[in-house]
Amino acid sequence: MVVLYNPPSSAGRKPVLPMSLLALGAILEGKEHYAIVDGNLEPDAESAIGALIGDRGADILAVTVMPGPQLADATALMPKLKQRHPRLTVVWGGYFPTQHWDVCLREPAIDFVVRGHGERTFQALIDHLGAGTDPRQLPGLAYRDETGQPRSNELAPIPHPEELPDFPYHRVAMDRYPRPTFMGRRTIAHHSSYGCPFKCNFCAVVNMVGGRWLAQSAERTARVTERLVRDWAIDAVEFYDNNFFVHELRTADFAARIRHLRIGWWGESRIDTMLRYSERTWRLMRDSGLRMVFLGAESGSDETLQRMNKGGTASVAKTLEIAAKMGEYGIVPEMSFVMGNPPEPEADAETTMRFIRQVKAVNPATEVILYLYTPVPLSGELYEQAKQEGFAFPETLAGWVSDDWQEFAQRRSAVMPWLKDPLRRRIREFEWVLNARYPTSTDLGISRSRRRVLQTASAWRYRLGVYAYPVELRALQRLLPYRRPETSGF
Ligand code: B12
Repeated sequence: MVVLYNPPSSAGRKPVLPMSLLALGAILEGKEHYAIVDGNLEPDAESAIGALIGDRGADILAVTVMPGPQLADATALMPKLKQRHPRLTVVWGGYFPTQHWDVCLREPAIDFVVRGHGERTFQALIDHLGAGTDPRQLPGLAYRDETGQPRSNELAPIPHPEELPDFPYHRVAMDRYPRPTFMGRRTIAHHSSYGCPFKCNFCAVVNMVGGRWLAQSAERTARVTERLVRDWAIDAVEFYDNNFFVHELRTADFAARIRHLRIGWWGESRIDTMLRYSERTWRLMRDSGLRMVFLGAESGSDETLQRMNKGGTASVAKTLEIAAKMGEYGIVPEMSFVMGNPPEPEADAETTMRFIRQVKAVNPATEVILYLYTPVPLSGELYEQAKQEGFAFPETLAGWVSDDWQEFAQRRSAVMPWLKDPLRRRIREFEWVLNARYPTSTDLGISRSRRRVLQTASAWRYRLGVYAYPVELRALQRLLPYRRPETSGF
């Protein structure tokens, strides 16, 4: 029997459907006995997993791991479970193990790592373990060789989502996941494609898919959406695809097919891609309930966009253009920016802060999410520059779960050689003033009066560009706390 474990990841908010594990469950359905344990819902995951091993004879524990809190939980739990159940086979997968498989396999409690989109590799691994044969030839598998050294095979071909079965929703407590958001009373997550055709060199997705993009058809995606609405009274959907809007025809077809459902929806896209869309597609998206789109705007400098290998026809002019366009259609642009990029992080940050003011002038409803440049192990100008400045990833899990590297994983790090104070403080101060001047529209908890208090208190600072020591705004935001999308999702 297989236990699929989702370590806790959603501190302080309602959890997101564990789609990584639903995708694995979908291919095990009808073939293997398995159970999904979501650490976000299970108060004592250690005992719950222990019971499945002890009482139900589970012999494989498969864990999905993102960098950050999930990694910390999983790193602490594995040795404890392995000590109690030495015959248990532990398999890790997901974004962190895919990129840092060697670090994971230096931990004796972890037996295998499945890298990339691992449905096929995982099924084949289970077959080998069941038959007692050697799985170490499998594409996408990382393992320890005879000398105990971590080794990895090439990534396996990405399974096409259109050929994969639907998520087995009956395997999770579906009614524990719908949550209220600015889009609806019962919002749920879905994922309808793998990858992204672009290779921005700060993005971990490139390490997962290498610029490939494979999607379920508009018909299939609409059918699943309709089922969520019908069976769980869902009134809003977050499509967490890394890039939902790659093909205009698919987007337009999907929008036309779900219009009658009267739901709100959100997804992630590229600016240059959507700017090529026809007015008809924009009307279809608006009329189908598209409320907000997450856009990687990244920077206020075309030079930095190039250094990021943003590719396509990305430009700061286009970022302003889409802010205006989305204003016309009443669809909120949610723009993320990556601040403090080497080699001149100060100048880079100032340029982007000035640019964000321009964006807000064009469309004040624009949601702004600030990240600090956080290297991923991906060759490119930024990572090479970072290494020259003395940056290196931890070599052990113990290193990765330290406070500094937990901050790093959540893109708010103080350990990066090129991002020291006063620059780091300056970016944070700008963020305090910006978030008070323009409180997010995604937090339902902010009343009109609280919003006005924050805006009034910050108006002079924002107008004059005085961000230093915003002690009064920090006090106010502590007094009137609200959730920020970049830390807890909306
Ligand atoms: C939903 C989501 C969340 C949810 C939590 C989801 C959960 N598991 O509970 C929330 C919003 C809480 C969240 C938080 C964070 N997230 Co997040 N998240 C995502 C998102 C958007 C979707 C994940 C998903 O379900 N995908 C759909 C499934 C089907 O795909 P998948 O996860 O890749 O799974 C496949 C493979 O990876 C593999 N696989 C995955 N797990 C396993 C396990 C085994 C055993 C096997 C065999 C295979 C396998 O097979 C699966 C099927 O093909 C991804 C980006 C993306 N679109 O995937 C970012 C993403 C994973 N998150 C990311 C980050 C950085 C974070 C945060 C650190 C952000 C922050 N600033 O705090 C926090 C960390 C929270 C934590 N560690 O606890 C980054 C990771 C980047 C990196 N360097 O590795 C991503 C890639 C976003 C990005 N584009 O940068 N996240």
